[in-house]
Amino acid sequence: MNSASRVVGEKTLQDIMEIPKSIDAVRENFDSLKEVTTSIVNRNCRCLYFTGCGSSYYSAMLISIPLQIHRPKLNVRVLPSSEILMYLINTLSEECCIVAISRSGETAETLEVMKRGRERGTYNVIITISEKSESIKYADEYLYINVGVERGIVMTKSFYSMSLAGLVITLNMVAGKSSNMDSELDKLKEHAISMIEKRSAIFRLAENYINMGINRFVVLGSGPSYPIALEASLKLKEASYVAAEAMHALEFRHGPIATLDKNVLVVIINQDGKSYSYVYKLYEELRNIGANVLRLSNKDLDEDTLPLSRTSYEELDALSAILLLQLITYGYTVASGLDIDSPRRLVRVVTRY
Ligand code: F1P
Repeated sequence: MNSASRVVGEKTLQDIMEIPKSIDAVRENFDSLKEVTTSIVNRNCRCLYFTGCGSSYYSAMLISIPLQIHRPKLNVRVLPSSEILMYLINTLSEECCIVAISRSGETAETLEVMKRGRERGTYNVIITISEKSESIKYADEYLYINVGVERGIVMTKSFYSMSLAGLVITLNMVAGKSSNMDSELDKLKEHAISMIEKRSAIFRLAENYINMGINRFVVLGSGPSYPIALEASLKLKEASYVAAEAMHALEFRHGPIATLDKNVLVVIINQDGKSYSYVYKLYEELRNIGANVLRLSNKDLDEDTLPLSRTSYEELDALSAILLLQLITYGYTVASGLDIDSPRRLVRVVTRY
């Protein structure tokens, strides 16, 4: 970075660099996270709605995954708040629990879902990084994760910490007493610190994509890395206005592969676990046909691969990918001559719909 660009994007970079600290903030909330877990379990809800808007919706999606996989009898629904409002309000009842994610706790659609849900008897949990917000009026459990104010408009440390807090709840619901989240958070923190230390190399990689003429990103992920792929593609769009899309990894073969050309970068999130070998095969295929590929993984590392964390949970390793993709977004945006701290048309809070 030259001296003129040093201040450009400073706020967002500071937020990203505080991710290791925000992992500790989640750790400090272990007791309240356990209480919320118990309250949801004791409530014995028939259905659980996970919701939010924008990045917070993708966070809700990630958080829901342990229950979708391991609690088949629970009716788990994951939707943007606006969709619940327009189509599903009548399905909310005292048998439902709403888990809402919101950095501000003020987003119009999310507030309205909580309000209308409460009128119909739902049990409402909100995960937020805002100490106080409008949503407190409609929350049975207000889970405030104290990571400090997010300086940037683009969500970075807030996405990481709210997702992590939510995952501690749902992984606890699934793993119960056998889970030792403390040591898992140590591994995540270690990964975050080491990737932040290597940020200059990651920025150079991103800058090189500009030099290569990359003007479109396809981000592929499976299982827990699918919401991360969506979030990464949203980051790229919000910050650098580049064409970016996310897909379930193997869906790429079913048509979209036709759009590959020299200006496309395929980002593959390939965490160890259920989807590993299938996604790895796709990666090899794409390399063999000469596609530009960046792989993120915690297994079989090579020169085209950035490392993910290695915890006991695929969901946490998938989350570790977002830090790398935030750094790539930052590097690509700054190298494009844009200021990630002043993203075009993005507002901190959407207050009407
Ligand atoms: C949700 C959100 C953000 C987005 C933008 C507008 O906010 O869609 O994801 O980046 O700032 O609002 P929130 O409900 O998490 O505060």
